Amino acid sequence: MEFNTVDICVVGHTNAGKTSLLRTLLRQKDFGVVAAMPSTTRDVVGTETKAPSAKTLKWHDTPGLEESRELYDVMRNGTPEDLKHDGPGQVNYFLQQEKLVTRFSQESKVLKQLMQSHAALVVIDTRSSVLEKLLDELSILKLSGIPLIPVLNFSTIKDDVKRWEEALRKMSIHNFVVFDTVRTPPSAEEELFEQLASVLPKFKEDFKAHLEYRRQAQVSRVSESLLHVADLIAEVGTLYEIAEKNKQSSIQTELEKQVQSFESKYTLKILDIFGFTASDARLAALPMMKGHWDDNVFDPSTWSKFGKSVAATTATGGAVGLSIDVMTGGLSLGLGTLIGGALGVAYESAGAFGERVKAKIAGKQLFTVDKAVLEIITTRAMLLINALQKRGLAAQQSVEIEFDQQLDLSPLSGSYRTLKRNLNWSKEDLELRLVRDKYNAWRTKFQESLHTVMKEM
Ligand SMILES: Nc1nc2c(ncn2[C@@H]2O[C@H](COP(=O)(O)OP(=O)(O)OP(=O)(O)O)[C@@H](O)[C@H]2O)c(=O)[nH]1
Ligand SMILES: [Mg+2]
Repeated sequence: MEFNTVDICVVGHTNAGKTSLLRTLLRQKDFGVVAAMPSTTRDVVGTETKAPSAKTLKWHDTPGLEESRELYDVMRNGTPEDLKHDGPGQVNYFLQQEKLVTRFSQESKVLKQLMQSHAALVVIDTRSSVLEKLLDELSILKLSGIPLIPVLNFSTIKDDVKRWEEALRKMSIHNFVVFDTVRTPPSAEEELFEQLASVLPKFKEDFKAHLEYRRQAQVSRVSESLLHVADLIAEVGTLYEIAEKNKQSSIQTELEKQVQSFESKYTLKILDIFGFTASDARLAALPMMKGHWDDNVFDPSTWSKFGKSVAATTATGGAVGLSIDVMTGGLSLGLGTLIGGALGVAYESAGAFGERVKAKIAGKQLFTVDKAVLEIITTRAMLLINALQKRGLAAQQSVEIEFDQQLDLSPLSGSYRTLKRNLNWSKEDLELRLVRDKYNAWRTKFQESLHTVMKEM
């Protein structure tokens, strides 16, 4: 028989995490209803995933099994003798008994869908003991003759997983996938697809195509978010003010505001790529409110959290987070070139415009954002992206980030420096094609370096 779709149903005890698993696997944050109480899913709900040149995968979420002990007894005792060795026959026989179907209405829906599927993912909450009712469930599912792949869910405790592995082995089930819908490493998802391919060899190429398509989608999500980090760093790294030294504190306040608003804008974009909104309850454990990080990057305690020393800045009378270049009346050569470049004019050939600039800046100071601030912003964006890409979309539990992880940002040093020579990358100047081309080259390079940083995380 030729099939246009490959049908996979997700079955298991109530509350084992079936709907959550599908949300995670399909990257559909709105799929079905997930709740901490049992019997949340009441009917079979289907959804599809497509990949180029592959059959569509049809996923069926099913209600939880609850009365397996009674059902298994009924099936064992009521089966006609000639179906003794015919599991699927036994299930079909049961499904033809109207009275029983009404009595076990939830279970019947599951078995009906199971009999129309090519394979089933059996979700098991490994925190639970190996109770007889759960083994009865597995025995009933096995009768269907459909390939089963147990998904050992809530798998954060090794001993729980081991206990279930043993129980499965005693039932001659040797294949399974270890999963946790809250902290799903991409490798677990891949393993699941590989297992599907191995129990359904007929569709091997289709699963392979889907797997490849999923890999590409994940790579694109990461890449796209790294570009946002590049834009964020460029926006912050090219902020500058020219003013007298006594304006330092008001300038700091102004820059702080701008930095925070840029960081928040790009953080929201990154969250969106991975399917989160700013007010998402699953982000509750992050030190962040509506896309604003709680820790101010101009605060010494934030610096020390990220392993940065404030000694150098404060010793010279500067403010934490500001980089200050003192300008003398005549301008030192280095600084002149810096400012010339910053304002988009070659200083040596400065015409009237250059003279105006010179007059304006003579005797003043150039305030920019310190490199350490750029590094802190880069670090927390990278930690966020890393956490988001590793996490399932399912549960209500929160995304967490360990901030004590120090990243090696040395691949970015050159790019940070380049920003200081291109303070003119303001929005208006970027509309000039030459400036835009130069900026795009910087951006691509920065993104590449971020990939290098990410490999080490
Ligand atoms: N920590 C953790 N929580 C999970 C995991 N999987 C699911 N949950 C949570 O467990 C609860 C039940 O998840 P559901 O996906 O609704 O479970 P279900 O099997 O579809 O439940 P029914 O539809 O009622 O049978 C929810 O509160 C989920 O957030 C997991 O792997 N780890
Ligand atoms: Mg459900």
